[in-house]
Amino acid sequence: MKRIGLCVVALALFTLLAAPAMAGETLDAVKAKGFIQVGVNQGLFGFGAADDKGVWRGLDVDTGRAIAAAVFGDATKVKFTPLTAVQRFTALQSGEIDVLCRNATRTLSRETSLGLNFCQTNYYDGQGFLIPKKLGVKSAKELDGATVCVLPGTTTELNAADYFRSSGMQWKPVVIESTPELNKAFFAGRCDSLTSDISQLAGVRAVAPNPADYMILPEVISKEPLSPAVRHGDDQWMDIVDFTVLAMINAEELGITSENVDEMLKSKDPKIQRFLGVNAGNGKALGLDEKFAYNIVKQVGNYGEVFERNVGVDTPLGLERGLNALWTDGGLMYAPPFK
Ligand SMILES: N[C@@H](CCC(=O)N[C@@H](CS)C(=O)NCC(=O)O)C(=O)O
Repeated sequence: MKRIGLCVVALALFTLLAAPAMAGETLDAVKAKGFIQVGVNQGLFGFGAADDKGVWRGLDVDTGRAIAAAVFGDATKVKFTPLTAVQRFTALQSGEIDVLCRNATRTLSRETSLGLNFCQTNYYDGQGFLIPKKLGVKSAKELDGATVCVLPGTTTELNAADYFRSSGMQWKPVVIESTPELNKAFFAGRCDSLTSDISQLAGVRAVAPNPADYMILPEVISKEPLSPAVRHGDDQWMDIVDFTVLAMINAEELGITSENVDEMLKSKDPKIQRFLGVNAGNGKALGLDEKFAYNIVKQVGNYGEVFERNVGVDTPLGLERGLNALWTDGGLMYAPPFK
């Protein structure tokens, strides 16, 4: 009897001790303070920027809201920290923010040396060149000897150096740390070209004095999988951020939108029932409410809705889905089974 009693006590202790580790440090901290602190861009139209009423908007901003919808059932329980390219990873490492949603490219060195985990990519991008049409070139191969405006602390600088070296061309980088200053320098004619992620070039051109005077050259010189990032060491939090983005993609795959999600609760399709938490399991496994995916779609939308609202063809950025289309439409957006 004594031995059984000891076993029961040991088991209870083990469960008690194991519980906090399973719950996850970040989720506990976020629940205790009642909101999620999200690191975003300071002012990148379409991805992270405050509008003239001070409301944060963008694909990355909506990703942050979707995480809040998943965790709290309330997409408004989120605060945004605007960060420069140079500040962003330190802010995550130091715990100033809980998650970074700031057009950050997933790379090997960032995952390892910086101690970060990148989650599901929310925008597949690539680097390109913006030029004034009056420069008279049609291809990046004609940029030999060009002065190129470039932001430090990004993947951009190294990509450009690699591109010019491997193409046997010379270039003169003009490195400016502040994006507004960098753009100003380009529009003032200090550089022949501005190089950056193509989505960002589209944003810069959209707010140019005369957008029609500028063009993006056809070459895409790098791969820039822009992805939310979290700190190493908290797998549960990584899973939550990962499956939040994947839930938006999966909703689009299943034809579930913010408009029809209530109707979809009545679906007889077991995939939809499991996804929306009508059949339980997924929520508990993540440490979230069974309605986490429902809340994301209802309050923020599926991936296609979020894409079109922020960066799609009907926005000033005017971006096609391209690589960001669902895999069923020839793109790279693909969600694993939600079971
Ligand atoms: N995706 C690249 C570039 C990200 C990046 O920070 N780009 C600059 C423009 S080249 C930017 O977002 N600027 C806006 C700002 O700093 O406010 C990376 O992760 O290094």
